[in-house]
Amino acid sequence: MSKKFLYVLLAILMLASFVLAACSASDSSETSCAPNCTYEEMTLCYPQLGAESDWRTANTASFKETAEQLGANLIFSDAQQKQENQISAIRACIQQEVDVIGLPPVVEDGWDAVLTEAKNAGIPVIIVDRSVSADPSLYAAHIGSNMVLEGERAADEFNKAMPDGGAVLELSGTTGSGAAVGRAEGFRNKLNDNITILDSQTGNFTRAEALPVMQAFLQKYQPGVDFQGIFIHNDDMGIGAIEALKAAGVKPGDLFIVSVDGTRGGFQAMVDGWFQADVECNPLLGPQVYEMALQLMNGETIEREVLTNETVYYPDNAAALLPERKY
Ligand code: GYE
Repeated sequence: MSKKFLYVLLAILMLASFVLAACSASDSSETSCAPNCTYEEMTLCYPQLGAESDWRTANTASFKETAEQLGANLIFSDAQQKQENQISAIRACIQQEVDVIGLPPVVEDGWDAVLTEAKNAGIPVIIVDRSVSADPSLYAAHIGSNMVLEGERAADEFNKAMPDGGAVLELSGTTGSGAAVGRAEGFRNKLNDNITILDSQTGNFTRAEALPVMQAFLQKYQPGVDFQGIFIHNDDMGIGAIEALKAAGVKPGDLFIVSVDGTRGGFQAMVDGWFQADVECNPLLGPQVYEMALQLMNGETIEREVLTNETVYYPDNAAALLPERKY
């Protein structure tokens, strides 16, 4: 073998190894670890919808704690209950080439454009908590509660408590949100014909907004005469409503009140005699979402609709359960 030939061979080998190295470097984008990706390699984007309730606070904490425990990366933001803020946060995450997006949508409609952008960028989206109306081909899966069932469970309580019928008020959640739409629908599905919904107004899932709504109700309708019960879409609004009821001289137990979530505040309202039932809605979704995100990164097949297993809580054991409540 001539020296010249050896030099040429060496040059070719060097070039080849160079090209190979360059290829594998450009390959090390988000999914190059599949099918063996680990949590340490994951960046999950969670554009939280807001901080409107204790449920939401617990949901945020669940994502932050889970990321910490798993050693995964979390890009968190708070959209302050504004869809446009959630959309900008998603776009920023697409720019940053995150691995997976978890989206708790403030409302159901209006996600098609940004979900299409994520899909085109190859970033799977898990819809978390509330649902979207977008075509299911635009997202990977939904993990959350069955809001319709929650509304049905609330209706069951009124049906049991008011066998001879009556009238109830509804303090509903954020207009157009999957949680409010589902709960309202389930409630109407199951409520007996002899119970009428006298009025329904939104308190946007917050204490601050529920208070004046309840005050306005009390100006218009006489408790115990015009209505006997109230269905309230979450505990925070319930706590706001209680303030208004107290100020109007209503006593615990005068009205039949059913709320949703099962937060510590809701349990306290049962202990104090204000709520007669609290329909559970579990916010601790972090572990499930991270687990599914890893499966998506690794190209595994996932369940498209994962509904949380929930129950109804009652005053009889509320005091005993309250110290164990995680949120
Ligand atoms: O019930 C309420 C929160 O989407 C299930 O949002 C969630 C709801 C929850 O503000 O407290």
